[in-house]
Amino acid sequence: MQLKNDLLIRAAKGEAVERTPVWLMRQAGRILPEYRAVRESLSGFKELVETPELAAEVTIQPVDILDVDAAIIFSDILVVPEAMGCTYEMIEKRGPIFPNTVRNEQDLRKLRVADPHEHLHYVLDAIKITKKALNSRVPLIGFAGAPWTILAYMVEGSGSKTFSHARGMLYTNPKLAHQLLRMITDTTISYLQAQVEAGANLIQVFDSWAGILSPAHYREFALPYISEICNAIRNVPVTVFAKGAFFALEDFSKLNCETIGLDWNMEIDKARQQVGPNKTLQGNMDPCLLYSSFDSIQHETIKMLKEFGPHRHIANLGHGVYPDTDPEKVKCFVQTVKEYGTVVGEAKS
Ligand code: 1CP
Repeated sequence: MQLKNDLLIRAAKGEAVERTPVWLMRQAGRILPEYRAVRESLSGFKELVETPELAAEVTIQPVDILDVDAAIIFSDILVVPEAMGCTYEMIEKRGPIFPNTVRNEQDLRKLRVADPHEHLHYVLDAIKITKKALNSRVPLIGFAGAPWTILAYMVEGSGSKTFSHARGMLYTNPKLAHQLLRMITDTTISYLQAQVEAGANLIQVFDSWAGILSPAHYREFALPYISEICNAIRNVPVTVFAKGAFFALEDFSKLNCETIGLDWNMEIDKARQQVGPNKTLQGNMDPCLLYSSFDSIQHETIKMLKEFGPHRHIANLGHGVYPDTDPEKVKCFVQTVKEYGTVVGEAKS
């Protein structure tokens, strides 16, 4: 069915848009009291992720409440290691813990390349239910973690400032790292293809820990696998968001994807030069702007929109919205993007 609001898809493909589309990474989640109400009635985060009807409900909340131009399926990048046999627990206020890490060949042998229809059916069901309930109002974004970021969690066993075990493996056992990346990539490709078949209108690949690698390691252990994923997803636009990977922007210009996500460390004009004219840029406001006054949010958001220009831009933050952000401030960011585009559009016509 034709989307009623397809601004995101048109902007991703570089087609003309009346105004810049806007959504927020991590828009479905703890910033909304409506989300917390659903979450508190359950045993934990995983129950929410694994119950398709509820995952669909919290996916749609930000579309209703924040008026964003896209929904992103409520799930987590960590469902992929889980499907491969490396289970995680989500500890309240601390984040994920993997009781069994992957540190040697013996650990690797316990893993499998997952079949999304068998091991991740709950995500595919959530996508189908969300699509039905959205009734084509806005596009639905599907996602997965990039292979390096997923390896980082599987080897480290939790979040970390340094990911020293994961990064260490690239020096001490690069062969094992490549074998694990191969299995993650194969799982991710069939998982993302299944998300598209289930109805996802755009795919975003999150390389959240790109910025901790040296450029040489990024080119050896991250880029080739991202490139394979981009080549394999061909019916919908693909966004690659590699947090902190300013050193790889020129490499990204060669990827078979439509959009590159920028974080707030990246300068917009330099990023545009490095990525070239044929890709859309997404981002890149510092999430901390949303702690400031309404006036300041409007001012900085307009400044950002002017810097990106009206074409080939999807407005977003430079990383996920922080959980203690006031939803009213998020609404201010969204409305500023929407009104700015409309004013500019009217002035032109
Ligand atoms: O109790 C809770 O509600 C847990 C908080 C939470 C939420 C709401 C986690 C734990 N994950 C999520 C949902 C989630 N995760 C989404 C939902 C859709 C949306 O964006 O609205 C998405 C896209 C993710 C992706 C994700 N999970 C990433 C990539 C994006 C990023 O922020 O860099 C990463 C790195 C994760 C791992 C993860 N999941 C949760 C936490 C606390 C973490 C980070 C752990 C760490 O410190 O390393």
